[in-house]
Amino acid sequence: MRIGIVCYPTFGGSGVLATELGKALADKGHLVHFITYQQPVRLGEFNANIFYHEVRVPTYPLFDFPPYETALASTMVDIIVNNQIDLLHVHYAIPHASAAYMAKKILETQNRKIPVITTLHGTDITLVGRDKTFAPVVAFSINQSDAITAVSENLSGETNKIFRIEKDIHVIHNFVDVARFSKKPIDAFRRVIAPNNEKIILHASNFRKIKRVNDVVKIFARIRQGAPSKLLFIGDGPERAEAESMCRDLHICDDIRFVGKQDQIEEIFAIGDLFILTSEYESFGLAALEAMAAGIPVISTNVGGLPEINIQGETGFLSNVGDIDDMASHALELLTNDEKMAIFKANASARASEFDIHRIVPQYEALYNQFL
Ligand code: GMT
Repeated sequence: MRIGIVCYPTFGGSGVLATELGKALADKGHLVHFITYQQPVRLGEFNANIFYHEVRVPTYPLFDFPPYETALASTMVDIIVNNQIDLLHVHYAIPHASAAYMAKKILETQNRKIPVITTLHGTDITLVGRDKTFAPVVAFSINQSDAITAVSENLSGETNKIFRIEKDIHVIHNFVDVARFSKKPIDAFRRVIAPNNEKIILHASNFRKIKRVNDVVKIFARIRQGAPSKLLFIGDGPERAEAESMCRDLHICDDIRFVGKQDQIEEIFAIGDLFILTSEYESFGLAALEAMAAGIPVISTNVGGLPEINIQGETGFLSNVGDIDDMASHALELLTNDEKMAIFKANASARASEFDIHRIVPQYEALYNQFL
């Protein structure tokens, strides 16, 4: 199959998922064409079945806002025609679904049919998409897609609540390459981070408001009173400065490191003991699943799709948004009880296997086949 994948190329979950999907499809022999404004961060090494097409938006003095969507639709048309693309799979509705609709309509005038599959990832519906600046276009272009998928039951439900969706939404959960994340820890690396064998707590996100990273700092401040530990913040974003300033105010900077955006996240997860995700909403929580694949129990909020992956009292614990005390006491319950921790680690790995790449990617292939 020749598949066009349109996504954000950045560290965000939707771009990561789309890139990992493209790589997995290419490994299975499909020809995958990524169409985006920058090489996706997780694309990595050369693969003969993967092609990357950059969308360029020419500058012009009139353009206060460079028309990316128009450039994207035009690039889609060009790539589809010149590479005999069978199907277009767009990730994150804005503006990918509406650009795909435009490309589809242009191609119809050339007697060429291109099925469009739109995968909804979360904030494209629940936060940005529902804003009235975008809502009519988002609803229309989703409905015009030949198939719609959502990354969790929760997101499917939310989409149907927010918009009048005329088609079934296929739930295809996010996935993880369990083999990649089941890495042995590098002892020397662990010693650098935790020289006195402290526990290592992790958080990974894009540091947007919705992630409530200050809650992670507050929880950690309580954890370190009950268990010697270090906190690693992975990623970067608008709330990082605020979190750093809170570490300073609480005088706990020596135990916290901000390691920034990381390509080889599996190396860091390999040395982790506990993962904390304090989000106000999370359609799925791919970072939590990746942590679980590395055998790390998860302390998370109980919102969105998180209860679909993190099982209360088995793979971790779930608390109400903002309930710092509850999250800290659950964290300490694990960090101070090695036997319990070992059981939770095993459970987390086993649970992650249910979302292994080899189980989920065939679901996308089956969907594609319906349109070919
Ligand atoms: O918020 C993020 O982490 C980025 C965002 C994105 O679209 O890149 O993530 C969304 O999609 C991920 C992949 O499907 C999901 O795992 C995240 O839960 C979702 N984020 C939110 O719903 C806030």
